[in-house]
Amino acid sequence: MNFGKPPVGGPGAGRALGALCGVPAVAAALGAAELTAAPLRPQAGPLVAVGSAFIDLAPRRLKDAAIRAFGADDKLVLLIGIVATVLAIAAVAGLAARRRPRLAPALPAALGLTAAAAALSRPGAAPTDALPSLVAAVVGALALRLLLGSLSRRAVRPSQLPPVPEIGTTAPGQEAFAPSTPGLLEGGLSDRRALLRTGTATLAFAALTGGSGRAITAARDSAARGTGLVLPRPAESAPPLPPGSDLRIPGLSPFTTPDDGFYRVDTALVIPRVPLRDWRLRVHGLVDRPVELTFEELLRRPLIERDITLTCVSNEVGGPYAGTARWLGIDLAALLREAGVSAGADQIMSRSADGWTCGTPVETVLDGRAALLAVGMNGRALPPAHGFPARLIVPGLYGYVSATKWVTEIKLTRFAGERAYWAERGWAQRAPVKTASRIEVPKPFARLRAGPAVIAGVAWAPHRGVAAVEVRVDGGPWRQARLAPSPGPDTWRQWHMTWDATPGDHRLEVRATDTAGLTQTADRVPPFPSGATGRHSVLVTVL
Ligand SMILES: Nc1nc2c(c(=O)[nH]1)N[C@H]1C(S)=C(S)[C@@H](COP(=O)(O)O)O[C@H]1N2
Ligand SMILES: [Mo]
Repeated sequence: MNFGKPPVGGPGAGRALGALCGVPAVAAALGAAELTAAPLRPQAGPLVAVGSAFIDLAPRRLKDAAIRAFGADDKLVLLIGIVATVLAIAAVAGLAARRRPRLAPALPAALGLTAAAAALSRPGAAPTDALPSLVAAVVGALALRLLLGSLSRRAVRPSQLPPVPEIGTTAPGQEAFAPSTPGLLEGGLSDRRALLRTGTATLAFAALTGGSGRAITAARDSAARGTGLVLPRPAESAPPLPPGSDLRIPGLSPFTTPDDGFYRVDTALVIPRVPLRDWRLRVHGLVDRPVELTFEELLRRPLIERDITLTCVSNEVGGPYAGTARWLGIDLAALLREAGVSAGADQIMSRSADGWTCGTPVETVLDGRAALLAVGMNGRALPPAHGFPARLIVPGLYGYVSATKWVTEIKLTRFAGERAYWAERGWAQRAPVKTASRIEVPKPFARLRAGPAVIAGVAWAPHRGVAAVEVRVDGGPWRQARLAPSPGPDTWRQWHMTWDATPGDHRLEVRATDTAGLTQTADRVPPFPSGATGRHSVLVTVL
């Protein structure tokens, strides 16, 4: 039965089939791990554990590049990268095991142990967090042996073969390397059929376990989110936005950023979920009277509402990592005074449910600004991605030194004694937000018609406030833009002006001045280590 082509299932094909075995084996391992992790902690799964460890260990430059290149999708890209790497290793494992069956369990075991170590190394990890990865190692090894066993016995010595098994009735391992179709040993076709059968069964196992794991996690999530949670009315509402603070110019950011348009920056690969009834905030360290609050107790305190602009230190000049929301929360300064901050404490070290830490200057929080332990955003409970059930918000400081999401702990310490997550990685310990402005209308490389054209954007200098915005064209004289009003110094301000556009290519450039009289510098510095400086400009063509 030779039609001129080499017989299907020659040595090369055999190897390829071996490599193919790795894929369903990995799927089965990950599925079983997902199901094991679901009732424990979804973060304990091998993919998330390895991904989170990778994020924490990754050099800053790589992290910066990832945030720049992928923005909010950086985590998705990382997970895809890990899955692709594991699949590649699985293919190699399949190949190697085809030739040396004793090797079959070695690679899954090595992968599983690595993931278990990653899971155990996570902040606040419980010993049981290693379980999903160990289950993955065992299931991966068994599945690989089963799949390889479904192929012909060419790769094994006949003397090693156990009796022909029925899948599902033999003890685990016994079926390995047994030919499933002994009459057709030489046929590559039978190899492929057998692999297809066993592979399909393995993938079905993966889908079933993975799917149920996901379902359990989703059910626990909606319970944790306190679905339908209604927050009390503020004791002190935010002052109404002054008329005209939102210019409603097409293409201009709205004054209040909608939740789903609000930038997200954090190190969490999966959003930490704390069941509301288990949530506690502990205020301790260098204090006279440690305080512990349940969520219910928190909500019984007077709630304050404020419009505050939050920005990320990683924001490049003209970048998107800034947003303004109406935050609702308790007065953070009052909470600290209640605990009684010791004279020696200068740092508020806050910690999230997933172990991220943040160092905030005590004196900033106590200087009278509206620092909040926030539970609400834009009229509702915090969205999970933005810190449910509670986060910190301190006007005027970059998020990494002030805005701990999923906060569970506030410890009064000294800057000299303890470094928070990003400070440990070289970022500044103290980081007030630098004055910034951005042109949003027209868009870069827009083509405009000659005549009057609108130039508009936003500028921020929290907690100092924006006093002026100027624009110039092609390096000409600076002209004052018209500033929209704002509810206070803690938010950005929209601005606009009309430009008589003349045909040709033009460069529009903006700079803001804060109420202290300081104007943005033209010197470009990158975000590391304390925030970017430089002026935003856009190039346009007028026809
Ligand atoms: N738990 C936790 N909180 C965090 C972070 C984080 O990585 N983990 N990142 C901080 C940073 S760098 C910023 S800029 C803000 C962003 O808040 P947002 O995602 O709600 O916009 O959250 C801060 N709070
Ligand atoms: Mo940030």
